[in-house]
Amino acid sequence: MQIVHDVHDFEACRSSYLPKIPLALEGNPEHRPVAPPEPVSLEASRCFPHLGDLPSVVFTGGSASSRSALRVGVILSGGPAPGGHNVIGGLFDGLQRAGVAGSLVGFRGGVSGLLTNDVRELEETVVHGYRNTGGFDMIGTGRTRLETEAQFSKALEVARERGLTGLVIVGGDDSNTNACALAERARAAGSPLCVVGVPKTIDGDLRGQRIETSFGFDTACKTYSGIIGNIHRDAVSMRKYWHFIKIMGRSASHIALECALQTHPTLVLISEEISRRELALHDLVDHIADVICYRGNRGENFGSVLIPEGIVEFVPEMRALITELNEALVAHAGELAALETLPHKREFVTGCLSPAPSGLFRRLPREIANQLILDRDPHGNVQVAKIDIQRLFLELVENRLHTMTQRGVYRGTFSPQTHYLGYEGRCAPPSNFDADYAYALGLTSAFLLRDGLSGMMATVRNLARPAAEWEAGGTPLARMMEFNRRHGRDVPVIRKALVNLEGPVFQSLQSQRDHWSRTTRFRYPGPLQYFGPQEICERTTLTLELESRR
Ligand code: FBP
Repeated sequence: MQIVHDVHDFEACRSSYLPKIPLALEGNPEHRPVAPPEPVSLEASRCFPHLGDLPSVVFTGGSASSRSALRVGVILSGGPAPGGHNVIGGLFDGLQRAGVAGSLVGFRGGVSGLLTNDVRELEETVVHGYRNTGGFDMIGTGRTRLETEAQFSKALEVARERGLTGLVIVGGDDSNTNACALAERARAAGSPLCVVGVPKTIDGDLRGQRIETSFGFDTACKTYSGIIGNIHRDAVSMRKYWHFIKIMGRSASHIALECALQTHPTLVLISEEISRRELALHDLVDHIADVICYRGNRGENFGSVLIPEGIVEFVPEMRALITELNEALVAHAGELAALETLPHKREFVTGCLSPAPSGLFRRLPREIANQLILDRDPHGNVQVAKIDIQRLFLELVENRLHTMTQRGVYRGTFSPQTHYLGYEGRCAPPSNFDADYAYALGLTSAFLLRDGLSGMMATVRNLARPAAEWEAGGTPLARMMEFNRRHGRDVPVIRKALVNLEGPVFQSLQSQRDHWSRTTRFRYPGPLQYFGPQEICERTTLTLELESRR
């Protein structure tokens, strides 16, 4: 079915925004290796013999010459992140500058579009219509991964049929791991295809030595912080509600941490801290209830609790339960499918669990137990976005407060509200930062392909500085790999970067959070601003600012 797009005045105005371009990416820049090259691990050079010894590169202004003919494909992979369309805009413009206009195609629906050879020709009119817009709807996205040998062969076959010399994969840790594997296979097969990865995810967990942040994180955090600020204003106006707010972020708590620093909630849970301190569910519930009690007994019956959605897999007893559930669901898939009702399925699964997980599973609210057994993504992972973890905490806290009231410890009133901040943030129109950063990543990808630098992640650094001073280049994906033992062999993976509890961002939270709990210190950032004063529109995240001061 055709989707009709009625353009809003905001979009019309925003489409003419011109992303700021780093000086290093002006003209047709030349690349130079970063010396000395970082050491490559033995496993990486074994696994990627054709890519392992590549150095990182940076671009410096100049007038490099183009390769004769470039035909490039682009894939958007995984969850949307604000700025995806600007990556394509930058890529398109970069190819034009390299003298290869009109040679870009987008594979529809993510990697599956590559496997089924389903493309959209990306001409100027198409690309222009999406500049500075959120979402991935220009070509769509998907969560299919390149996994089997047959899929890799098919991908190379489609690239050959289309005459592609370049492929840009815009994605998170998994997609970039696959980009590296495809680049290696292309080289090994003597294919002219160069593959470049671009760091995308609102979760902010794709970062490393040469990657300061992924695009999308800035916009998502600012969007959520604006909404949390509004909730705070309501809380302090009505003085009668406790708000339990779940925030997107599949695994790491970077988004919750950034939003906390922006908005000063009464409480924020950080998954990585919970895991490190091995806090049990009841420890967290007791802590929340104690703060509610402290404030309630002083007449302050309101507050906010930020809960990262990935928390379910970091609370040790929940993690143990999920691990056993995952195994049971695979081992007994047939028997479970034959059971018709949810209570029967729950009962059956409970019988497969060892004593502690089974006890916890029985104590969980029914809806949460149902969500834990039903919802798995195509790769067998729990879909944390679908688990109402905020309700779980609310119910457990409510029970605890009830007991405290009976014992005469708690004399306040508890009236809760729940919220989930997820999808409204990951497709917002990109902030100025993300519009600029994503565009620069697109330009960088074009120049990496122009220079035949395959197996690279496009990188743009010095991001806390003005855009003109950003450094652009590429870092070999193979150097970012760690090796995990799976099914008896070492498998390369780009590890998710979790919150560093010793780092300046978490430490900043630590130094302030007690004040936020005992006294009300809410901040109201207001909505993400696209037009207006520089100190509002050009400001990046506190995460980036604090980390860049190191
Ligand atoms: P990516 O890692 O692919 O960028 O996606 C992140 C994310 O937005 C998570 O924050 C969230 O848990 C998940 O996607 C939701 O996925 P789905 O689109 O399948 O609901």
